[in-house]
Amino acid sequence: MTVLATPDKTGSGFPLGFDPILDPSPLQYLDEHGALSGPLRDDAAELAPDQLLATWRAMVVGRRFDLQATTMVRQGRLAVYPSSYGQEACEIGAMLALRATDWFFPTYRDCVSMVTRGIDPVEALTLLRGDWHCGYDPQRWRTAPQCTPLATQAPHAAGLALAAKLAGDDTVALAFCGDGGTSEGDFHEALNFAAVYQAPAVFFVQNNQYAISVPLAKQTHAAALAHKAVGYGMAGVRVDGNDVIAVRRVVAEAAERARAGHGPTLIEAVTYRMQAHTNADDATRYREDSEVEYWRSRDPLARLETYLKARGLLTEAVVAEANQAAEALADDMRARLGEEPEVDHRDLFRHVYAQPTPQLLEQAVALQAELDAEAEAEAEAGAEAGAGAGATTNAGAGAGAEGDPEAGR
Ligand SMILES: Cc1ncc(C[n+]2csc(CCOP(=O)(O)OP(=O)(O)O)c2C)c(N)n1
Ligand SMILES: [Mg+2]
Repeated sequence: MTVLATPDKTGSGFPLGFDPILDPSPLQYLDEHGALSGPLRDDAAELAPDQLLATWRAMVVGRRFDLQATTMVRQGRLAVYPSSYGQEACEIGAMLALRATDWFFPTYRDCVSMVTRGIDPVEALTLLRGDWHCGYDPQRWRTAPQCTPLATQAPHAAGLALAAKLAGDDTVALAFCGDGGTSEGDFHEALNFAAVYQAPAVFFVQNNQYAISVPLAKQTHAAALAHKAVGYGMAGVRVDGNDVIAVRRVVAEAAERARAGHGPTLIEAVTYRMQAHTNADDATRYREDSEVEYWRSRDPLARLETYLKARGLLTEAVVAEANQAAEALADDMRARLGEEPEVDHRDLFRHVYAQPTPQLLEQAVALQAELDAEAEAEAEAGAEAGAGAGATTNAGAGAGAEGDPEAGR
């Protein structure tokens, strides 16, 4: 079969180039044993110790956040939690490659990324707590509300990127997406649009091998999701999604390409969803433990740790400080997510339209009437039970018949 390479029409001279995208072997700095590997090994000089340690620390904190959220969903403090345990190299590496002025378009699985951007952990979990608002200020954090409808964030990112280009600022929009999301029309429309208009967008696919129970083989017949870039005429690259250094590097380069006017990039990060899809899913029904074990041996955090230890960077003090920060974050999540949220039913109707529609106002009145009627019925039931407390003749009046003056309160 003839293999076509994407021509470097721009002659941009970026070091990775992203040209040989039909070679499906992912770019790597660190192999699964934490040793420098692959074509990037000679760039080791770029890996400044403070950057490496900051990346590792963010991964330690991110993983602790994920574990705590998983625990809190079991305690009923969150409605649902899609874990990104094992996907930290993507969640964190990509964020650390962005500028604070760039925009991020996350999915439901990307709370760890949001926390890495600086969003308060409790605010980051607002949606998954069952609220109808996203919980944080998207403008402040340059992070769009998390999208649950698959791939809908991709056209949002393409649109924002084009707007930034037209406005002449150097903002880049980065959209995350799952492997399953790449089968959605929105994904294709977004990539096509971004390529046609050379919008400064980066589409980052976390190929974690599953869309709930649907394995990648049922999602695509392509050798690599990154190959789809060819069809849109954009740069494409496949990266080891469990190698945080490679992810960070690839996203940084894609962002710089976008900023320099060279258009969008499709990144496929090859990783694995270690946990079930959410707490509502039983992954043992559709995959073997041996497969999970294989990926456990490619854990992104352990891999970086091996490398950092070999370089003598992971001192006891560094480890203690990171663990302390991670535990403090978990304590804070326990305390604040443990509090009952104050819910105001009128919030249902707020922020829907600047000028509420007549239908919305009607529904608000109807809901209020229903709640008033419920409250009235409860009050009446309470009064009756209270009256029953004094009655000695009606033995069937429940607790009141026992002569308990508190009955019905
Ligand atoms: C448009 C749309 N169709 C179906 C769903 C139901 N759904 C929720 S998550 C999911 C799987 C998504 O898999 P993937 O894109 O690989 O992301 P992952 O969950 O693995 O991060 C599906 C089908 C949805 N949320 N939106
Ligand atoms: Mg997936």
